[in-house]
Amino acid sequence: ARRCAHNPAFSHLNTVTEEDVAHFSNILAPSSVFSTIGSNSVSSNDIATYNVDWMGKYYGKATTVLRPRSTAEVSEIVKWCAKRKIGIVPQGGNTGLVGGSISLDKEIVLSLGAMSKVRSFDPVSGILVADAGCILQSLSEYVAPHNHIMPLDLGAKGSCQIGGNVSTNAGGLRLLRYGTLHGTVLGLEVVLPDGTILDQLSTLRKDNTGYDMKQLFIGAEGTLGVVTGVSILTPPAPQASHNVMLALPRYDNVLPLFQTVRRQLGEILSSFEYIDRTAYDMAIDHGHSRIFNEEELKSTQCFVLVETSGSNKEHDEQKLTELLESLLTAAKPLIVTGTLSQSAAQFASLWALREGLTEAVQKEGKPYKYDISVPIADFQRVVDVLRDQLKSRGLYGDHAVSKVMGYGHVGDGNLHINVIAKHGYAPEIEQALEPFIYEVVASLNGSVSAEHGLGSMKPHALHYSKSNVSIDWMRKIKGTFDPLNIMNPGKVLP
Ligand code: FAD
Ligand code: 2HG
Ligand code: ZN
Repeated sequence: ARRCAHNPAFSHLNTVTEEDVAHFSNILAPSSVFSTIGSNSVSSNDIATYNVDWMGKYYGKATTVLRPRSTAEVSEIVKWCAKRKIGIVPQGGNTGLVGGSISLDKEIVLSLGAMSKVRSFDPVSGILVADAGCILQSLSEYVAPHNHIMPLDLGAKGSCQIGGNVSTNAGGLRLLRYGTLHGTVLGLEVVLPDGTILDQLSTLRKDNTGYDMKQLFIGAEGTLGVVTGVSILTPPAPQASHNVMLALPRYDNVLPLFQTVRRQLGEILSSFEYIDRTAYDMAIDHGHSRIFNEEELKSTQCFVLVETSGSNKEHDEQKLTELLESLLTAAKPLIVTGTLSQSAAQFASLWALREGLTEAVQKEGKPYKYDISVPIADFQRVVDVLRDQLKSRGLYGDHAVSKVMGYGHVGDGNLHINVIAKHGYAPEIEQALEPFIYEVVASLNGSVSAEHGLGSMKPHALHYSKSNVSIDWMRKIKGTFDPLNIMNPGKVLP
């Protein structure tokens, strides 16, 4: 076999050969194998979508894409790759934002998209068992007639897969209410890096029989194995949901507002999302419905979207109305004004503005995304400091970075900073931003990746959030599961 001559970090791996492709075509249906190599080769254009990430930031080099239809097929592929030392990049919906689902060298892409069956659903317990390739939105639609919802929701729901969600430990818009996947995932089926199938597809709520191995794969970003099946607890659908968009005069009001809202809404509070003024204006520019008038906006610095989910419409409406009234009539009001949705359409439109930010950003230029956890009180300061940093380097303005904005899950302490390079990615912009932003985060004892993971973007920045001891033990775990380092090499670990 030819040794890969591309990137020295991948010299332990072999390039895919014609013989490999022939073998893959034996173990899979021929229509599940796409390769630029071999007798039935396709053009690189035909597999181009597997070789570029959602942002158009990371370009992959895979010559071969496999789309298995069963766990047994995944196992056969992995066994062969282990024998031949071929790298594997598991790929779900390819909506990840840190370059984790892209082949960095000559690894194959193992796409889970053809494994998309629901295996079972128990409407009493709400436990859903599904193939890893099921699209999140399809699962939501599957459980909806049974009056259940998925415990997570995110803007990428129409493309991302449950296996990708688990592998990135995706947070999203409902985390405040339903917690992380570390709590709602009950079991996993995983093909380990030697091809063994680890069947831990438990449907038990309680099972304290030793180490909880599934937790290791939640957020492992495909570096420890291929997730092929997921057992997950789906909560009952709330009988009543409402939302309100609040306009705030100053960022400093966000924290006291969060405390007030939490206290007043209590158990029905289900989301508390932050949008800064730059992000809001951008959303309006991109066609989202205007929520506030010019007069109101004059004195508004940022916004908060509050959602309630409960079981009694009148009760929840009353609580929300009382909240709004008390906020507006306070001696020192924390808000300028607020818009309470009055219909299902308005409810959806307030959410659409928040959920649509990532897509709007994408239309503005090329984004540098910093997905951080820092104390809520520091959210705006971090955005401002980053903007100042760009200004000091002469990189702020339409010639370079046109916008720096913050939005995210305040309720979870997670801020998304988006820096928009109007004319495309440029080394001088990246050098101004990194490691500067990571140093700022570290100085606040924050996390350099709150929810999107490390992928290929941030392994080198891991040390800003994890001690050497932690990183050492992460390496030991990786080495135990994947001693050949074939499973998503170059991702997560520095
Ligand atoms: P991919 O992008 O295909 O893969 C992501 C990582 O997981 C890669 O490292 C890949 O190798 C690995 N992987 C994928 N499938 C498997 C598998 N079956 N087994 C093993 N490894 C696997 N993220 C959030 O956390 N919260 C949000 O609110 C959020 N909103 C988003 C909104 C938009 C518009 C977009 C584009 C992205 C958003 N994301 C969000 C990021 C992204 O959608 C999530 O990380 C999502 O969970 C990725 O799922 P995916 O199926 O697309 O995975
Ligand atoms: C969100 O919360 C996603 O909308 C994407 O995590 C964040 O666009 C981003 O930076
Ligand atoms: Zn997010």
